[in-house]
Amino acid sequence: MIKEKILVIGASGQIGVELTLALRKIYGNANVVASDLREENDLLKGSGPYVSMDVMNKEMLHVQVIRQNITQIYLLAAILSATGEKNPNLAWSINMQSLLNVLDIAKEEKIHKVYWPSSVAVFGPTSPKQNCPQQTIIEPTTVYGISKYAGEFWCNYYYQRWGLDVRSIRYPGLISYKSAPGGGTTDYAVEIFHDALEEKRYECFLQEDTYLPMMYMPDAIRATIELMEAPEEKIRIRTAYNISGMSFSPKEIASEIKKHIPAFTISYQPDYRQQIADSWPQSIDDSVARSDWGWREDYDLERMTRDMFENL
Ligand code: NAD
Ligand code: AKB
Repeated sequence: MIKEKILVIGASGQIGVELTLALRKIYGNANVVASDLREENDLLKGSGPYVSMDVMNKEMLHVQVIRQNITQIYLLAAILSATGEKNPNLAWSINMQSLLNVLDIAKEEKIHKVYWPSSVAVFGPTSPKQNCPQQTIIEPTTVYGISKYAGEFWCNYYYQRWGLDVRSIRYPGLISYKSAPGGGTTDYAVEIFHDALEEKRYECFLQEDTYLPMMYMPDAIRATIELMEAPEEKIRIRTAYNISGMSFSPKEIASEIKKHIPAFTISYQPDYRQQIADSWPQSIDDSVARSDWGWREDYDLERMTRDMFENL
């Protein structure tokens, strides 16, 4: 059996912190190297190795992969949808070049598995709004969505051409309590919990009836690990898998929060992120992930809300 040594790039982000901690539980602290542009991370401190590194610096990345005897790479560094619309060139450059750097080095160094997340942001206004299928019309209108869609095809290309085992999931908006989200359109669904606790009110940047696909972080972490641990022959999709957790609108999550904080109120002040949200599907069909590698979510809106308040 190969002794795995994992490099997580973007480990200080919303997903990175929790994924690093989960991988350390499975593979051992010393065998999961966290890395990020940020100098350090309080939540990861003391739990294993941490390297401050820019993934855009290919030489430095290559050196780390060789020096640390890396066998698997999880690439989580990216610019998300809302930040991406403010600086499209930067988003395109970071999202694409980070992936190409990792894929190239992985191919050269015989890394045997790479994980890179895509997003429901690959879908655009012409995709079906309800139960958006795995394969459908995909015409993204944000730079983030374009970069994710192009990235999916690069992953597929490296698999088809060089047999590199790259796996990917189109995450919905992720809700978590450990690490703050980093500039996405779905971030409101995290902010709302903090403001509810601190101020008993929240001003939402999306309209009350904006339904979006969402998922609680424990489900997303489990999905990632289950996908990566699935036998190779079960992975039929080499672009990225749709997965689904729940769908709700700001009005619905607000009324769920009210069950825990009766004085809570919400108001709506839509901004440029409304247009991004309107371009995405409201719900996702994940039947292919279910049948290929047995995906199933654990959390709905009610259970997630309870758990968020228990932990915050
Ligand atoms: P995040 O913004 O919270 O974290 C990204 C991390 O990458 C940050 O810690 C940042 O410092 C780091 N980073 C940025 N540029 C870097 C560079 N040049 N070199 C090294 N590190 C760099 O993002 P996240 O929410 O954790 O998302 C992780 C991945 O999952 C991204 O690819 C994102 O597109 C995808 N995704 C996230 C969500 C979500 O709701 N969080 C949904 C769909 C897809
Ligand atoms: C974002 O809103 O940009 C992310 C995503 C759905 O990819 N949360």
